[in-house]
Amino acid sequence: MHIVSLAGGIGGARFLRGLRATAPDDQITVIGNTGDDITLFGLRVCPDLDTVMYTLGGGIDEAQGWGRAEETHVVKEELAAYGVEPQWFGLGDRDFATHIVRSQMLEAGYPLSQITQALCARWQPGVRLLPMSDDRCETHVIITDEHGKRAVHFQEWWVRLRASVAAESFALVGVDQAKPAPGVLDAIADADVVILPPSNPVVSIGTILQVPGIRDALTAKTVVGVSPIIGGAPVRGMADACLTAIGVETSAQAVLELYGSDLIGGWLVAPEDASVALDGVRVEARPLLMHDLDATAAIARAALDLAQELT
Ligand code: GDP
Ligand code: FO1
Ligand code: CA
Ligand code: CA
Repeated sequence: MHIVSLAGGIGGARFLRGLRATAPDDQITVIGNTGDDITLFGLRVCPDLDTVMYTLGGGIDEAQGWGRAEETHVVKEELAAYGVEPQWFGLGDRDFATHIVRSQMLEAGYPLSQITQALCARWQPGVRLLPMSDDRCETHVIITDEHGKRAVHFQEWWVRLRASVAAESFALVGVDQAKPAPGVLDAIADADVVILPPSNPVVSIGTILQVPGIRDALTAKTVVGVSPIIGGAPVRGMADACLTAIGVETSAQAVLELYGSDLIGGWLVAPEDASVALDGVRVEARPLLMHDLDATAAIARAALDLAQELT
């Protein structure tokens, strides 16, 4: 069987670990979010691709959920000693190597999809990891603060401001000209089932769905989603601040409606959200906390079983 999954960072990566465990003999293609990507100190950083790659490859800082295990921060301290900005983004020494390799290959003319494949040759994530697009396409956030109304990069809003300033809207800069990366539309066309993991519905999944051609390709398939919202709150992170910005309530019901019944055929919610319903969608209530690999594999298995019932 060929399973295609979209993915953001931590929520997507943890889910994929469970999916790989419950479907070890199936082919899994992951379409990763690159809207979080940022250029810092002349280096291209792809947080969500790296979170998936390190998590599945066994190199992630488990407690933090992003960045490398056993990380040190000598380069960051040395940059700060020069007074170089930004100092609010914590790139570790081991992680820096990934960004150096990526940036060197971009400079040499390789597309991000081939670079990601090259990086994965080391990490062996056990899935085929594709960026949503090879074209640069970054999420910016419109805010109003003491400097007036302005756009800041998503990472500045998320990491420096901790989403404390209300987002008025999101702008995915470059998306109109962006094309799905090579292999993305073919993978979707070839998929037996498509899974939307419990990733951020706005700035992870919502971003991937905005790449021209991807959403349309998905609506032709059996798509099962896992709610990232349980009992009216995100399990971790600040997805509520993102949903509020686009005028969507923070609930499993509202996220399902945001995705729409043209896209979603099956929707997994937590037991406390068992009343969620939408015409044309099969909703099932299951424990959705990914507290360990077994629990996560059970969620992924429930998603695959639901997809099976829909086909
Ligand atoms: P990010 O890019 O690192 O923010 O990660 P993702 O976009 O992939 O996932 C973030 C989302 O994962 C958040 O909205 C969380 O609510 C959700 N999430 C995290 N852990 C869990 C969990 O154990 N269960 C469920 N259902 N959702 C989770
Ligand atoms: N998140 C933070 O909250 N603070 C950081 O300093 C930070 C650094 C960082 C470096 C590399 C990387 O791959 C991820 C990093 N993240 C950091 C996580 C990341 O910025 C966000 O959680 C995601 O982009 C949001 O989806
Ligand atoms: Ca992300
Ligand atoms: Ca459909």
